[in-house]
Amino acid sequence: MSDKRIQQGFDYAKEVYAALGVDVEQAMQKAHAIPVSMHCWQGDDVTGFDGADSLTGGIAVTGNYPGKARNFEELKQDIKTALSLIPGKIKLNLHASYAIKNGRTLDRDQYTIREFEPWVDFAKENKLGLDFNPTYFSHPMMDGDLSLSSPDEGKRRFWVEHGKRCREIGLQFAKQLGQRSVQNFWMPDGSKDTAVNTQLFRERMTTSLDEIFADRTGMDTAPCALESKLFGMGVESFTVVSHEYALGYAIKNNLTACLDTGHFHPTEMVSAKVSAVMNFVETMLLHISRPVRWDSDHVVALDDELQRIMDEIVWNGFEERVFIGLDFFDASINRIAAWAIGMRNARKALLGACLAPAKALREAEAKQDFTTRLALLEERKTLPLGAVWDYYCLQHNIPADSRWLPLIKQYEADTLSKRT
Ligand code: RNT
Ligand code: ZN
Repeated sequence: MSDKRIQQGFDYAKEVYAALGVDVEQAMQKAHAIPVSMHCWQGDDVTGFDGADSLTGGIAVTGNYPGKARNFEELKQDIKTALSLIPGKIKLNLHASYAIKNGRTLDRDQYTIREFEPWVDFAKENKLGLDFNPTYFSHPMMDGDLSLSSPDEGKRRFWVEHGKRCREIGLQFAKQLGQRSVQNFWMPDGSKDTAVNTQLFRERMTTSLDEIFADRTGMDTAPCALESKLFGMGVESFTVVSHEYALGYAIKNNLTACLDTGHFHPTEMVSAKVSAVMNFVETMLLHISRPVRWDSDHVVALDDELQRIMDEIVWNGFEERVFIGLDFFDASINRIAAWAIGMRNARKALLGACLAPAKALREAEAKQDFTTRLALLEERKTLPLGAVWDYYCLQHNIPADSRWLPLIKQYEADTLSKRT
C-alpha cells in the first residue's frame, strides 16, 4: 500500500466520521497523548537479571521461540526495535528483578536507584516514562508461595523492606523523568489447597502492607497500586490478595486499585468494572492481558473487551486517572512482534474509542432512544478505523499495518538468529 493510497483512504474515512459528528484530527491527537506502559518482561520471558533460574509465584511462560534477550544490552536493543514500531506516548514498565547489579552482590532488600540508573538513562534517551513493580516471586526468600503474608518473620521483613526500597526507587523515577511513575504491588501469596486460617494470612498481609505504605511521601508522583488475583498455578485454592481484599485495601488506604484482565472468572469483564471502581478510588491501574480460558497471559488482541475497556476510559474522561499497562508473556512467537502486536492493538483501541460517535450515542441514551443506541453501536464496529490508523502511523513515522512485520523479520534474521 503506497503512502498515496493511505492518504486517499484517510480522506474517505474522515468524511465518514465527520458525518457522525466526529473530528478525526482531534481523535488522533487525543489517542496519541494517552500513556500506555509497555512491560519489559515480555522480552525475556519474565527472567530478569537478578539471578532467578526459574519462574515461581504461580505464573508461567510457555514456548521456546529462539532469540530471547539474555542480558541488559540485548533487552534494550529489542525494546528499541519494538518502540520503532509503536506510535503514541509510551512508558516502560520495569520489575525490580531487572536490577543492573554490575557484579555487586546485593539482594532485593538492598536495592536503591543505583541499580536502576542505567534504566533511567535508557528512558531519557528514548523519551519514555518509567513504571515499576517490586518482584515478589522467583527468589529464595519466598516462603513457598508466600511473601508478605509469610509466618516466617525474617522472610516477611525481607519482603517489607523490598517494598519500601521499591517505593523509593519509583519516586526517583518520577523525579528524574519529571512524570508520574506507577508502582504496582502484586504478591502471589496463597495456597494450593484449602486454607483454614485464611484470616491469619490476611492479617499478616495487612500488617506488611501497612508498614510499606505508612509513609505517604511521594504517593502523588509515585502512586502505589495493589493488584488482585483469582488464583495461580499451584496456588489454586486460596489467594490472600483476592479482588475483595485488594479493592478494600486500596479504598481504605487511598491506594491505586489494579485490575488485571486475566485475574477474574472467565465470564467477568474488567470493562464492566471500570466506572464502578472509579466511583470509589482516585486512580486505577489496568493490566491489560488476554486470558484464554484462564489467566494465560496471551498477547493482547483487538477484541471486543479491549475496545470496551478503552471506551470506558475515554468516554468517561478517565485518561488521567486510569493508568494503562500491558501484562502478557508469550515465548512461542517472536517476542518483539508480541510487543508490537499488543501495543499497537492497545493504541488502536484507544484510537477506536476516540473515533467512536460517543456524543451521538450518549444523546440517544439520554433520550432513552435505545434503538438508535444499539444501531449506532453496531455500525460503529465497521467504521474505517484501519484507514485512520494507517494514516496516523504514517504521520508519526511509524510503519502502517502490513509494513511493520517485514522489519521484524529482518531484525530476526540480522540479530535474533545470531543469539544462541
Ligand atoms: C501475575 C500478575 C503480575 C505479573 C507481573 C510479571 O499474575 O499479573 O502482574 O504478571 O508482575
Ligand atoms: Zn498483572
